[in-house]
Amino acid sequence: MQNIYFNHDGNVDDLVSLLLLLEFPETKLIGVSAVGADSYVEPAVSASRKIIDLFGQDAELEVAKSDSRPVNQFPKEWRLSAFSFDDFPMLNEHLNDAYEPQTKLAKLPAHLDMLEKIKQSSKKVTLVMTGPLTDLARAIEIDPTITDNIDELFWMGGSMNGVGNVAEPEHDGTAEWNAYWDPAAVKTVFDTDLKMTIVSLDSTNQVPLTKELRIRWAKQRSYPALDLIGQGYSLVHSFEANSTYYLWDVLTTLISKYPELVDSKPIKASVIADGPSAGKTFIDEQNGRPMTFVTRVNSEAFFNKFDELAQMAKSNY
Ligand code: AGV
Ligand code: CA
Repeated sequence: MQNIYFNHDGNVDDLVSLLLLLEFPETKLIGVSAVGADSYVEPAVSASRKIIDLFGQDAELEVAKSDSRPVNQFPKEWRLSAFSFDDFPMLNEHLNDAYEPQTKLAKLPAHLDMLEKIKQSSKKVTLVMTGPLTDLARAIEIDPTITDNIDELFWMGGSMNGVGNVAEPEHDGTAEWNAYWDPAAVKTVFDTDLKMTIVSLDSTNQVPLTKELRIRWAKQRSYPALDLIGQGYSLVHSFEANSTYYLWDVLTTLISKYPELVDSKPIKASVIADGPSAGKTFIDEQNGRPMTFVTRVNSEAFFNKFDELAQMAKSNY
């Protein structure tokens, strides 16, 4: 049995990651938390609770709300999808008269929930993070021994080849957004000796959201989870330059269970915490911290695993 804690930031691929995590075999999801980075925190938490209502199997699993704040705010156009996702009829059909999801809201804010649940876990925890590293950095600042009970961190973030996805005034475009939202948090985490696998843009560029994928899911919409997934991804498009949607977070989440879906190699990397390259991560053999870097995705195996997990998801209603 693997224990996983999942911290995400409420965009479409974050919520799809949660759905698929609920189907992992031999896995106990010990906690979930959401931060309003690439989303707004209320709908991100609410949609998470409803997804667990619909597909979860553990009545004790709860969702914590983050009170972390940005250094650099995500574009509002991207953040809005969480409201639409949370309003999907499929997630609301079963609500009670108080419109309250069954899955509980955790008492503590995300960083303290993460600290408590990881420290209390009887075995080491796999930590999956698909947004900024702020909640983990805050937990480390309060109690650095949290890292003793983390087996490995899987993080979607960064870019190692100098090409980021931030297009903002006064920035040179070398950073990935999750790193840019709170560059200092990346530094705090890099400064620990946590074992980590990084899924950066270099790796996720191999799994773009294509028309073929949308159709592939559409054809399987008789499975409730694939119906929800298809609807979810219909909220995001790639009209503007620099805004192709990839399966960033789903790739990160799946390899926390199935590392054989990718090839990887050990690297040493560092991060720039401020200035025009804030959030830039780069290979730094001299002074960098060690991590595992995903170099190639076996896309066919990845999309098959995606479908297999989604097909398994049985609706509780
Ligand atoms: O930089 C990738 C991260 C992932 O965690 N997010 C989206 C994923 O959840 C930011 C992002 C980059 N481009 C985007 C993003 C876009 N076109 N739409 C929404 N979010
Ligand atoms: Ca995300």
